[in-house]
Amino acid sequence: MRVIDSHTGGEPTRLILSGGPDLGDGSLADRARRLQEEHKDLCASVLLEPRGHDAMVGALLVPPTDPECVAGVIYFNPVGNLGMCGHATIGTAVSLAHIGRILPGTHLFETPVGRVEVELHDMHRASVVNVESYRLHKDVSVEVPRLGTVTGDVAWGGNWFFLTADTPVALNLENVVQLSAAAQQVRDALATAGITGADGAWIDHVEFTGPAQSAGGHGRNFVLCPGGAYDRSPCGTGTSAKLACLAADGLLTPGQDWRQESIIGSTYLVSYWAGPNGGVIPTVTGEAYVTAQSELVFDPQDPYALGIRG
Ligand code: PYC
Repeated sequence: MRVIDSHTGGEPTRLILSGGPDLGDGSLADRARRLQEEHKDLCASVLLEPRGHDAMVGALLVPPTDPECVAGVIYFNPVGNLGMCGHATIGTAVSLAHIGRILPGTHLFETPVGRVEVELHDMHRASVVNVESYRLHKDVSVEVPRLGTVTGDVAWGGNWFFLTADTPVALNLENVVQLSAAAQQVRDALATAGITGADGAWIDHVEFTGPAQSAGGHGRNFVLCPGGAYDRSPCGTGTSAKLACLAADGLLTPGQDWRQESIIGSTYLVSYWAGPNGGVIPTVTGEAYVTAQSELVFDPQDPYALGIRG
């Protein structure tokens, strides 16, 4: 399996160029479902130790159904599929440019949740025009053991998020263990209380939000990802969900810039335009760097060929 590794604002992406499973044809959503149902071990074996680590996100290149798209991409984390992934889209574009498959300019990628446009500005910097994002519920309260009542918004940014301004400790890197534990408790409490995204979808990301810590920043976040790792980047889909909430509250106007900081201090510059269905169309700009080009080996005699799982 040939892969290129990159990071976007510190968050790693492993792009599978070849050697991935044959998912047949059909829509990207169908093929993503097949990846999840028929190739369950792939996510963990590609991303987890000993080949990777739990913060890694995978991006599987597949032929697009839409002839206008330069590629189809299915995103996954160690425990399953992601709908869209902002950092991995920037990482994929920069990785494809690194091997000469695309040039700076505008490219369309097909994802399981819709088409996204990528403007590759140079060999590192790209802007992603994400799928339409929206807030589903405002000020939802949930009782969380040891934390008490936590209130937040449920929003879609290509994945489902619960965004809250209640943060148990300051949004600093030295607090990631407490932040991760608290976010897991919030996520579990949401599931127990039956609070979901549209159509009963699991809210698999929890985003604590707070004030920026750098000059020129507008907000900082901590994002818990489905497998339990935290996003090192400001989370493209999470920031899209945040934009949808800011727009719905009248706190950010179309075209106005918002600089989002991650828990490690990396940043995205984002803005939005009104979407056709009442939500927002976010543009997320960030930088990615290639860290490795390699071939993954899966030796059938290796007791940990399928990854070390908890
Ligand atoms: O950038 O959208 C994102 C993302 C989702 C999970 C990890 N990163």
